[in-house]
Amino acid sequence: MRLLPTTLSAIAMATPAAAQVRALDNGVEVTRGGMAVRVTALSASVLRVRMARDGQWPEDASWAVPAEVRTRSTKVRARGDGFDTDALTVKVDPATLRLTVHERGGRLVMADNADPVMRADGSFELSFAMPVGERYFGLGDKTGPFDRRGASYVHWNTDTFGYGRETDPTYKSIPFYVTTGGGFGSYGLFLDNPTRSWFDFGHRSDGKLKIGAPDGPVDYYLIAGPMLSEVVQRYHGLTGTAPLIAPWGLGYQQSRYSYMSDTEVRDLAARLRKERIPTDVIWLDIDFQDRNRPFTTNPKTFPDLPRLARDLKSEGIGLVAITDLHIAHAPSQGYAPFDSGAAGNHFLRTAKGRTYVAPVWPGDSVFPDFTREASREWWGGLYKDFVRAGIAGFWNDMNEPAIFETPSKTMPLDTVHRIEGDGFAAREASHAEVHNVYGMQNSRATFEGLKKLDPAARPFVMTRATYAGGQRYAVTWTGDNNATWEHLKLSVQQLVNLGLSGFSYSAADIGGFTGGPSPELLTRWMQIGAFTPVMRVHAAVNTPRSEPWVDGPEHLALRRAAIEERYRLFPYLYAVAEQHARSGDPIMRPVFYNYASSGCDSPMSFTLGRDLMVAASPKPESPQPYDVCLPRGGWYDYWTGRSVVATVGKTADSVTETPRIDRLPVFVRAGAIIPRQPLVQSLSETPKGALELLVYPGDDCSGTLYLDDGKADAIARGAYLRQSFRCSTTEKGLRIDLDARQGNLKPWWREIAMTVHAVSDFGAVRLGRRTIAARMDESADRVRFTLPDSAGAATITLVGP
Ligand code: NBV
Repeated sequence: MRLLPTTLSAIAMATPAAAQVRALDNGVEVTRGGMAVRVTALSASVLRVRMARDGQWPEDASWAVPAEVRTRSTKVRARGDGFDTDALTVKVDPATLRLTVHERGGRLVMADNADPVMRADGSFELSFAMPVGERYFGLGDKTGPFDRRGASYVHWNTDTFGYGRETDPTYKSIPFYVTTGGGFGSYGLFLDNPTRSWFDFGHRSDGKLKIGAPDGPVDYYLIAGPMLSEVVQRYHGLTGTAPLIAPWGLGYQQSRYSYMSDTEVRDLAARLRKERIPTDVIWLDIDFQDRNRPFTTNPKTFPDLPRLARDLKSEGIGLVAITDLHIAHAPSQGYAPFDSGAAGNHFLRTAKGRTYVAPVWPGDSVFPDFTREASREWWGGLYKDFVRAGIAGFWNDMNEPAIFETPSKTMPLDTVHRIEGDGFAAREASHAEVHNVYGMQNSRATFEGLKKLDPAARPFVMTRATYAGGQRYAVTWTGDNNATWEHLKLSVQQLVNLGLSGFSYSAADIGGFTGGPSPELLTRWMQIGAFTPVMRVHAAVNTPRSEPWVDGPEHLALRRAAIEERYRLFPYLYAVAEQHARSGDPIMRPVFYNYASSGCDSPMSFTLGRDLMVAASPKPESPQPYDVCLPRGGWYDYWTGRSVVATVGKTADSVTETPRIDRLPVFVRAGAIIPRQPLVQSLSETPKGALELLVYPGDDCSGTLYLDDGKADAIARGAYLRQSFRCSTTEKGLRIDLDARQGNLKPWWREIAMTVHAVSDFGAVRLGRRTIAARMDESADRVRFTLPDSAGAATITLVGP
């Protein structure tokens, strides 16, 4: 018998069955006909919603949410057809199974606006209300509009070389969106279903937000704010935070497909040093390998990789090497990854039970079974020689997985995987079921392998494809973009949305992968890129070179200055990176992340942490002046240190910028205390001189410093240093407090050089009771002075004349 795709709810209506409402300790379960909805509260603000069809609950398993998190629960108070948590009132209508969530005793957070549909073919569709004014972000680095309203998306990891704004699906699947501007504030929804799901933000039906999937569980999490930052932090609570990046991962990274030989890499390193371009990483793309075979080195062009790695390390430059997942199908050729993989039965099989072989870079290739623990372990072990050779980090590309010579660009959907662990019953699964987690599990295998091989190091893995929660294993980048102004714009939006979706350690190929950037485009992209989380210049084979010097001395000077500024700002950047690893707050944030009421929403403005705001032109290719939206509270110009005289508007202030290639508008929040360090050429170098603290007086005046030894578990071992700073205006003048330091890391500085901005006149600077020498810089309205470093608390006062 063929089942018609009637909905189960329709079937239930035809044979009316009384609904049953069952109160649970941590939620409610409503059964009607063959369908059941269970809503449980993991905490006061996080709900998990699951549905059963034909009385069958889906397997309680997940690649994204660890078991101990999935099963968290909080006691609720039953209430009619639903329950109350401390924050929310939840109702499931027994007649329709529609869910409504309110803030307790207050505004609507989210509501179904149609009955959930579960079809006999296994697909389902849910429909939510889209209040006027509510806006939608997240979904990783998906293209389309910045605010997803009006757009629709499919989650299906796809190699999309040279993609454009209209291309979808692309490399990653992060079925998570966050809202802003709803009556309640912000909420988030994460559909934990890795099949080919889709999200439609009112594209096909105006005012209806629909999500669905062809198969797999109805298993989603509703995360209430009301603040956007609360939603994002709670999403990290579910799917995990990224481990803190090694400091060098925040340095300048020079890449190209490919630097072709040992000599070329050495020349490049020498030139970077000669031109005084601070640099921490050079990337080795596929051509360093022997016949494109992962885990090999071309013996002619890279005769001694360990030596190259050692020599570069002495220059403060690390190597990141590509290790694609496709293993060359090379039986009896002495190619160890194939031989050991075949011996261990680690490769995927076709539906007919043969090893699945398909063409990718090495020619005929085989594919590891990454959803299987034993195969992940075997894969992780393949890194042994490269780790021993001193390779600093690794790159997992092509892991959608990409397959050549097939219109689907990937493997047949009936390719057989084996699943083990993560709550799943050990079983075989089709590629259709696990396609979207394949890249994530590839990067997981890499990360876990590296951790085992060198427990003291923080693995640096960059993955192209991933799924929600993949931030626990790898940083990511936005794939093969283009050298156009449009792509510069797109990249800012992608990085911001990635940051809202768990992936804050992320990069876009600066300069664009395909094509070749104009000198102005490359300069502007480097200037903006210097304020993005991971800064990597990368370009495709057969494109013009894009190293900083390729467009002559003027552009070189501007590009160098941008990179230098990033290095000076490292103490600030690293403190923000550490905050991200701890709380999930993104590094690169939309302006409305911390300034919701400002209404500032230019997709080309973003903040780095809370205190620095980069405001590039919304039309970066145009010389037209543009208005920068500045949240209330006051801002300083980062470059001059002067307070910005802004025009007062309704919800925010504004200032007009006229584009100039030698200026990227960057502003500092009034109330920020920004730590900086003397310029170094590599983050492995010990800075010489004083730690700088730049004080920008204003409300809520504070700042933080975080440094560590760059190794794993630095905090647990006490090998870190954390210090908070505050300032306030008192009757006597300005008071600056340095809190006592935490952690045992010995600082590299002996002195702190302080600059206090927006001071027109002062009488004396006191450290405790002692007066210390200070210099007024009248032309810039600032005072500078130097203090001896001290681990204890200290108070400085700037008293009036
Ligand atoms: O390994 C070569 C490239 C790489 O440079 C790029 O960054 C990846 O996105 N890779 C894709 C494979 C082929 C690209 C045409």
